[in-house]
Amino acid sequence: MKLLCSVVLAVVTATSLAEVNQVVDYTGHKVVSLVPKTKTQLDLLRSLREKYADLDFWTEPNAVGVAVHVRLSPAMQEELAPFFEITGFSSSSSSSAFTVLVENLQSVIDEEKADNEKTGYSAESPVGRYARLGDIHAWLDELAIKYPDLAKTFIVGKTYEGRSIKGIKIGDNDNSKPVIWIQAGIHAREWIAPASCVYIINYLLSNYATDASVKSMVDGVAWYLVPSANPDGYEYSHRYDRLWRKTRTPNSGYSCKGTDPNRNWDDHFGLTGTSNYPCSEIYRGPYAFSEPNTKALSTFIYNMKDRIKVFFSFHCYSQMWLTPWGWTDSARDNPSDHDELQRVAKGGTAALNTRHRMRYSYGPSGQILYPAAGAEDDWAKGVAGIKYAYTLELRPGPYANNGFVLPTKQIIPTGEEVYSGVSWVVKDVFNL
Ligand code: 0X9
Ligand code: ZN
Repeated sequence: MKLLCSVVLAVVTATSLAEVNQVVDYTGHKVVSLVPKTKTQLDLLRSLREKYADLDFWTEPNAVGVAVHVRLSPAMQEELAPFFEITGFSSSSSSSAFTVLVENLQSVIDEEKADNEKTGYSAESPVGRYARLGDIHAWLDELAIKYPDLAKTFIVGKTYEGRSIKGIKIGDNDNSKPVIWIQAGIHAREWIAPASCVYIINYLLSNYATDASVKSMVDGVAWYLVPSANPDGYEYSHRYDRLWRKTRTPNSGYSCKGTDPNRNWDDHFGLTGTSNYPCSEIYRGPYAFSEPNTKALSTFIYNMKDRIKVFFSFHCYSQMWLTPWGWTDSARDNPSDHDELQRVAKGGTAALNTRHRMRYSYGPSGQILYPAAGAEDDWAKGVAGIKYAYTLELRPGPYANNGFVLPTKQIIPTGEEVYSGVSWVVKDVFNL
């Protein structure tokens, strides 16, 4: 009996200690669009955000008339039905204040998976598909071998779970050349971001020999590109939870894991648009740079800050070209070179638009999106002193139904238009 008890105890302990990740099933989850028609309704949505800190807002309550997309689990649909009824967001109230964008999220995710596999899941190159981290990193290594005079991989550091944060430098060996830094995928579920970074890497290397414009940009500037700035989260989003946003660091005293790595940078840390609740999607972490990935990225960038003139971070969605600052919504706080940042953002969005006619809005993120402090772009400009620091919110647009789950056929067109925008900036800023 005693032996049996010890065996049972040992098994129970081993099971509770082991990491048991389960695939998250989104059957019955809906994505709804809520359009606040009045200031009161806007405030009501904001209070909803406060009250249910772990509710998954795909877009934030920003302004009257601007749709807010929220994912509702079956339990939340039931719980919030009276709230929607009372506050005028009910589907039965004849207004367009409440619309169901996705009836059953799991079927959208299943379709994406099937499409992605058709796209060439086992093909050698990650270009044009939502590739796994290992495939992207292996491809970067292959490129460095294939283009020894043009490309070298580098390791920014390690993540909490021990993965490498890998990047590729494209340019010659002259270490005095100015730098453009591009990082993508700091939010795990925003798969089009790494895919677009992969597109740019491929475009530069495969066209260098034949395209004079590419040659001048690679000869004149050192490109540092990091396709996945949150490898733990990215892998988790592929393996277990398609909608995972954060890192995978444990939070002591809570079963929910992860910190929002775009609230964890040491610039106005902890202010507006962040949460101190570990289960929130916008949890800022216990202190600035608590996350190994943000710590490593910021250290790497800081060490070469004097060379970096342009910083891009790729996210999705809403089709926006965001300029600093994001920590404040007041135009009075605009950086002193605001006009120049807007001029370049305007040129970039116009160039992007010429490719596939997609409209991207541009402006200070705290003013045109929502204030969110402790983000990478504000740190890049405010602390590292990088003049042109931009966040791009890629496809789909703000009214799209499937949000982060962008059909695979849009991967290449998105890469093409982002390349148009980014290359316009490079030519303009570096006088090429
Ligand atoms: O909220 C964010 O971190 C970004 N939007 S997302 O939907 N991809 O999560 C926007 C960040 C903009 N920059 C700053 N707020 N500084
Ligand atoms: Zn994001």
